[in-house]
Amino acid sequence: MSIKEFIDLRSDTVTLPTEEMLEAIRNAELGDDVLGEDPTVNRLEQMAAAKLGKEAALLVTSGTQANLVSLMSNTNRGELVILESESHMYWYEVGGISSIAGLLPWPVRSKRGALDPLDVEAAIRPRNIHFPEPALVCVENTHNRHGGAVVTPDELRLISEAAKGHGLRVYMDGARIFNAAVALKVDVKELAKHVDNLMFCLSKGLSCPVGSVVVGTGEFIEKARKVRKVLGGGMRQAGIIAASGIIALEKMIDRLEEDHVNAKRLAEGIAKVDGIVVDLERVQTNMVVLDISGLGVSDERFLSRLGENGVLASTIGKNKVRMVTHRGIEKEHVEKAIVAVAIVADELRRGFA
Ligand code: TLP
Repeated sequence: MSIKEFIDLRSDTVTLPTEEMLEAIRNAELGDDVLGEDPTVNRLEQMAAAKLGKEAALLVTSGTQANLVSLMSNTNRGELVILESESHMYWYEVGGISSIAGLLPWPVRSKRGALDPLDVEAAIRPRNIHFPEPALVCVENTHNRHGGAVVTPDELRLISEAAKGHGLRVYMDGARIFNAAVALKVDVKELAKHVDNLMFCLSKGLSCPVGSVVVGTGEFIEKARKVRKVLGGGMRQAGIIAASGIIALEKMIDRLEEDHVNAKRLAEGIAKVDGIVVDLERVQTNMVVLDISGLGVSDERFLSRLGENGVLASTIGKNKVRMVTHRGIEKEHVEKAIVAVAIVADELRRGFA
């Protein structure tokens, strides 16, 4: 079976560029972006800054690079960074926060992805000879390991007030910030205005092949541009990446709603399967988390049987399977995926598979 024949729910990162993006890439006006001369990159960066309500923006290669560049541009080595204990920066970025940025990550637990401002305050240590300087609070929106949970403008405001009260900056890993804005039916600026700077990814639900964008004040972005260079992220004719990003910002945001509707459908269908639990209230955007403890098998076993039935998903921890909807996953795929999950669960429960 070729990968194209599977119903691929592993991530929205698997989306392929649209025909219009490929056309835009083909026709993009290009220049050397390290010299600031790629008109397509410049246009994307201006559009992104305007859309998020910030002064300036910077195109980078990936979400991971965006987070690292932003960490390094917001802090000095040896400082302390408060982040959510399930956050992508803490879990999935190979520890770059310590090994490259030289920072001390201070994880704080949350119930549903949004840090409790009181916990943020409690984590901010007094300035004292024994302690690293606290510098930054990070939030993630939508929150990946909390199943695509949205952090609301009010929650962001309170977190930000707690941080600012102690002179700390606030940064948002907004890899899927447009999913949050669409789910909450708010202008994305309402989310961005509570943080000093943030990033969003072009290469997830927005369907671009490559790229993320860091957004913030002009001064911050100037620093970030230099940090990107030191990390080897200075790109030359990067307009071929930016061209698809422009299409994404113009045309791909509103359709995220379809992914959310499909995630709900998927969740409701799977919730009826014996042995699997889905917390429907937690399905707010394009992710569904399945608790498969009732099946009595490992995630690997479940995922491999599911794969044999034509559906790909991923594990995010023991007995926890993640499914992500995205462009290319239609209602009919959702229905087929529900049937596949039901068949596999039934076989596994009865010990046949
Ligand atoms: N997340 C990926 C995997 O790395 C887990 C996924 O499939 O969801 N922030 C958040 C919140 C993310 O979810 C991701 C990617 C990143 C940053 C990193 O982006 P990339 O993969 O472009 O480096």
